[in-house]
Amino acid sequence: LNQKGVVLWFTGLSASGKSTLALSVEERLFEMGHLTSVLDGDNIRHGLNKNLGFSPEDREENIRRIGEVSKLFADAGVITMTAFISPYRADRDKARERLSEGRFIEIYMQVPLHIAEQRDPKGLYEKARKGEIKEFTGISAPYEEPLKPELIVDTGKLNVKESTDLVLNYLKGKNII
Ligand code: GGZ
Repeated sequence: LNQKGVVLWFTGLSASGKSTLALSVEERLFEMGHLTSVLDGDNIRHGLNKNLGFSPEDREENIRRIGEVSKLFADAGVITMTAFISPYRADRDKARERLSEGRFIEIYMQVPLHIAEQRDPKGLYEKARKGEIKEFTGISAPYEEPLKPELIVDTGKLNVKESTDLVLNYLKGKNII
């Protein structure tokens, strides 16, 4: 088994910076010659999971499939990053349990709701407040914070470069890169 293959599981509210950080980490790893992949809404929710919505059941199935796909990638030796809200602790833990010790790295993108709501890059929070989007995470659907994530990124304090360094330093410390 190629131990280089790990899953960096980014979790956090909408507009917490998951995709931005995953893509930034990917860029740096690419420059270093590592094989990487980023799974996010753009390539998963519009493809493999396009039959799924945002009910609790659909989110669970979304995360289950992403867990399975990320395991396949990691087992093939790819440093795999997933950028999904993944609001339920139990669903994240199930994804973790599919991988051997140390190969599932949970990265919590910590951001106060009011900051995510101020950012609102797609105007979704505003729509959720008006009731135009139902079951929106943080507004009308739950987000369960990780209890023991491998890393916490304080996105209110760190910029993208600093957050990227934090992740890369973690991977170096664990001899993954
Ligand atoms: C949360 C929603 C919703 C609802 C659409 N709740 O900021 P975005 O747009 O690009 O990221 C959000 C994305 C969340 O999809 P995930 O697959 O990451 O969610 S989960 O892990 O919970 O399955 C947001 C958009 O989809 N979006 N409706 N109701 N986010």
